[in-house]
Amino acid sequence: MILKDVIEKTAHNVEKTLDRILPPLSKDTQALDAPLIEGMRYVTLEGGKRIRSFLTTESAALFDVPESQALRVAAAVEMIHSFSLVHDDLPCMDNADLRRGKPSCHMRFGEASAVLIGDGLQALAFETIAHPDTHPLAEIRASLCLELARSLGASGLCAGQMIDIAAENKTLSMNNIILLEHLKTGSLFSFCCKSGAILGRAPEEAFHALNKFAYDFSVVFQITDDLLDLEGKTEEVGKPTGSDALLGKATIVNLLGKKEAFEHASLLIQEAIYHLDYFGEKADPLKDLTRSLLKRRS
Ligand code: GRG
Repeated sequence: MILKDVIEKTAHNVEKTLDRILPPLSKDTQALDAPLIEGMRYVTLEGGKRIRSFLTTESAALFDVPESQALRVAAAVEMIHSFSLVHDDLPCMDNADLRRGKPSCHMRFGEASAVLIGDGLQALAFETIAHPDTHPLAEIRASLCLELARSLGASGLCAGQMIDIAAENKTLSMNNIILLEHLKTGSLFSFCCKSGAILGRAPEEAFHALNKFAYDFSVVFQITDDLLDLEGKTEEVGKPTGSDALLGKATIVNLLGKKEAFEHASLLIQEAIYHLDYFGEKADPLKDLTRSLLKRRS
């Protein structure tokens, strides 16, 4: 199967899983909690490239994990990712009015509801992973919860977002930009890859190879994100472009320039693929995804 089809199939399957797990829309549209549920569905079910889902299901496939288990973890990751986008778009953060080509969550539901929609998604993500349907062994579920929590808190997304905000209009070194982007974006990518190894009770070397892969993958992804922000069209990208410059954000592309950043990304792609060699042919879809990053348009 070609990469586009595999990604579409994963996206379709994870959306079906999300649809089943998310609370159903109330028949009573006047119910006072209706915006919470409508919002949780609005931000998770429509749109998004589902790259994190793909990383999760494909890393699980390396260890022959049943697809239903991997899809539940992928659904939880998409909930967390959507939650982070909802909070990132808030007026007190990046103040973005468009996300995935439609009004951002606070524009559609109001600011207070957007905060609660994000919080509701975070709780449901952990509930999903902790449920016995995700894995029959409690120690595996606990390990997934532990690693996900680690990837989000003071050594993960929250720390990255904090540094990002504090660094606005400041000059950061390459090392500090990479640290910031690893925390903000890479830690969830790393969790996706690691989750497959946890579900598959993989040996230590497999964790190590996936960790190294996720590290390189994240930097390449971030460089392409910077390039899209610099050169992409809002209609194509589905979110406001040019915001890095507007908010004075330190990015790899701003520091290195377009040409050097592109060359750096090309080298990291080769390195990322090298780490996947450990898994043989089973890692081909992950390799294809990595090679495709520099061509992405959204
Ligand atoms: C999640 C615990 C927790 C806290 C939130 C707001 C915040 C703290 C962190 C912000 C993290 C953030 C928004 C990072 C940017 C990640 C990124 C590159 C998003 C775009 O990812 P894509 O392109 O998006 O995969 P789609 O729409 O395709 O899913």
